[in-house]
Amino acid sequence: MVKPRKFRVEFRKNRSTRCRSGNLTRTVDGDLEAAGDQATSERISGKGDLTRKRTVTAEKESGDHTDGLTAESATAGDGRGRVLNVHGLESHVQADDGRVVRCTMRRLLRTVATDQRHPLAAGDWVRVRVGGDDEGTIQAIEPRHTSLSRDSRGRRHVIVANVDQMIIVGSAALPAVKPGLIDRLLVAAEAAGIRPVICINKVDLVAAASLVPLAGVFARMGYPVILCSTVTGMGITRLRAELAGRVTAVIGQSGVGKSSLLNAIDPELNLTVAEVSRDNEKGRHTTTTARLVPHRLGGWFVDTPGVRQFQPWQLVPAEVPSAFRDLRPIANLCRFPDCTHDHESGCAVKDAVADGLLDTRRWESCRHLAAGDEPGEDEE
Ligand SMILES: Nc1nc2c(ncn2[C@@H]2O[C@H](COP(=O)(O)OP(=O)(O)OP(=O)(O)O)[C@@H](O)[C@H]2O)c(=O)[nH]1
Ligand SMILES: [Mg+2]
Ligand SMILES: [Zn+2]
Repeated sequence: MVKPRKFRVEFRKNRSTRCRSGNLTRTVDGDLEAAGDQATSERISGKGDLTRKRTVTAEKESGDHTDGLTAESATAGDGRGRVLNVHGLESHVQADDGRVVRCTMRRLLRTVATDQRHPLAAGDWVRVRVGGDDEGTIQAIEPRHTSLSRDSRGRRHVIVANVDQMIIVGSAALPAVKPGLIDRLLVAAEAAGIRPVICINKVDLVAAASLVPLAGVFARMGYPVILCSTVTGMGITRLRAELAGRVTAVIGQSGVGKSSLLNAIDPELNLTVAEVSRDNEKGRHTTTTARLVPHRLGGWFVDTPGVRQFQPWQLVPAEVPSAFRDLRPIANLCRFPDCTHDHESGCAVKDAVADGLLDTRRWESCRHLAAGDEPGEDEE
């Protein structure tokens, strides 16, 4: 572990005295994320900045200071715990002794300036001071070994922290599979060092053969691809094997059956599921917050709310091709080292597409992501 060192941290700007008569932040009472978004639009005087710093000790040398803040007042009496879910300013933490404690965060953690939409995420390991009535205060957040993050209007939204793998769920029909969304989630998994498993659910609704081309593209890259159905039970045994002993996030569009799959694996979980809307064939966003649940195979699931579209956090355009496993080795053969695989001559990637060696859709996905394009029709 890195030796703790001291550094100065900045606080969120909304900690200064209100210098406008407007009452923006109060309209979002209690919702930390919304309050954070509002605060960026408030102007403050330069002088006040001097007082908005504080020295703290942390295990991390650089980067985001809340990612690993062991504030000076975390004492030996504080226990370790794991964040199960986060609701605005409140969270549920499972303490070392198994007790689930309702927690608030100590003020320092709430107010340190950060690029994160919320300093805490489901899956975080924390130091917690437990009071009476199973209530406590989070004193410090341990450094994350992985985090799955998306861009949320210019801020980092950590969907889940410290997972070993993620199951990217799509459905064969109702709603139709969105390969572009799977590509984006794969890029985020590669960037975060989280093992992805691709799962196409609701196979009972289509002829399985129709899924072979899509499944083949991902399988050829070496990703595990599981075709499954909670109706027929297909693929569930294989999913169980992938889950044993690991911390697994389950992520995908609303209505694809993420919660249903988890219930099929462990019926005791009894997670809420809801029918897909008949009008637009979209899910109803039944699961609303990421939630860690222990399962009987000796690991944890993280059921997450459906994603409509997904923009990976801080994607460097030149690094996008390296997150595409199929494109990566071919890109090394391009004539220009900074080839964007778009208009250049001597582009090995374009040649591979023309020769049928690389999937056209994957190539397009890569170019869209590198160009910073918003998710297209296919991914909404
Ligand atoms: N035909 C069929 N329907 C399924 C299957 N799995 C789930 N469903 C149905 O799909 C609908 C949505 O399932 P959920 O588990 O709520 O979906 P979810 O992905 O958790 O959705 P959100 O929580 O909104 O993100 C429910 O009506 C399920 O019964 C399947 O394998 N086949
Ligand atoms: Mg759900
Ligand atoms: Zn190229």
